[in-house]
Amino acid sequence: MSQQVTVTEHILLHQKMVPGATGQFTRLFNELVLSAKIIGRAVNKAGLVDILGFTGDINVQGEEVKKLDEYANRILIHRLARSGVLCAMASEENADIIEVPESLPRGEYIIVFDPLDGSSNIDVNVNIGTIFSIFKRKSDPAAALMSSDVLQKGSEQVAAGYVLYGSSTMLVFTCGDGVHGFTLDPSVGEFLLSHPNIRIPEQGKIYSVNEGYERYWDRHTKQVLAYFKSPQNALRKPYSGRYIGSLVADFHRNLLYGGIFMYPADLRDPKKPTGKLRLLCECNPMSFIVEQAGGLAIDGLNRVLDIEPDHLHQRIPFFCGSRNDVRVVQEIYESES
Ligand code: AHM
Ligand code: MG
Repeated sequence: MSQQVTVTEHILLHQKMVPGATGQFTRLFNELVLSAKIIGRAVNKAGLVDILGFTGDINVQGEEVKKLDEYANRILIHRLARSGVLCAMASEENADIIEVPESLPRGEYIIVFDPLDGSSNIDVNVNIGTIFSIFKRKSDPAAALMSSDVLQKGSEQVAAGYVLYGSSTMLVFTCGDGVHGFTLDPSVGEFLLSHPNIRIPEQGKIYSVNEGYERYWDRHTKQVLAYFKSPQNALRKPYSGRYIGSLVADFHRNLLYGGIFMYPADLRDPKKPTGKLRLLCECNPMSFIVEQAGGLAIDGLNRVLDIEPDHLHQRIPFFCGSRNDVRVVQEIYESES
């Protein structure tokens, strides 16, 4: 432990390099780290749900016992609002932008998060995660916040990351200078640097997609899948298929082993003709991380980080991972369009 770098030390060192840094980002990050520990503790107890309850029932004190995803959302909003450095937040769980009340100190940062992604996996003890994306407001801090402050392109992100609640709890993030992974040592309650400067292999061997929906995909995506399964592809053998159905877990595996994650457009459901995953709280942060690790992220044709968002809960088709694999997808889309 004495030799290990904690996440707080790492952020402090990083912030020293940033000209004009005021310590605001460090404060925000500290609150995120604490929230991750609190949520991680609750996730670890999720198997005791029938005993401890996370059910929406009323407990013995007459309080409503929150479901785990609502609990995670509440923890993040409560803690981050008190960081003193945010002017607004947006959550996958809330329809609208959450402005920090005027009664609290405010700052120039904005955070967008998915408090507990993949929460349908909780009951079967499968990995889930928290995803976050951090921006700075663009409008005059003395004036009213504008929706364009929150609806910024992914390329404007200051930092992005995720917490993976798995066999260990891990925090993986980028501040634009590479991707670093920290593992929670529960005995001391600290995230320790375990994966410095993560690089995604240029060529993957894994594709991750919900193949059950293939009949509802456009012809480009069907062609992409055929490529990954063909013995005539770059590997000269079919890729392995791996799909947990929990974005953070699927992404994390591909980041370390190489591979491509895909959630294409689904043409069957008129509610999600452009895919399921949300640009602001899911695709943008993952795209920033994957690019910083040497990979790519596109919506089929365009770089995800260049997409101008038009609303808070916008969904896009999403292809991200190893550079060579994502290039194949883009080439197929370009040749067919
Ligand atoms: P959620 O935000 O409602 O949890 O949904 C997002 C999840 C991702 O974690 C995962 O990649 C995807 O939904 C799985 O969807 P599907 O079951 O359609 O394959
Ligand atoms: Mg989600």
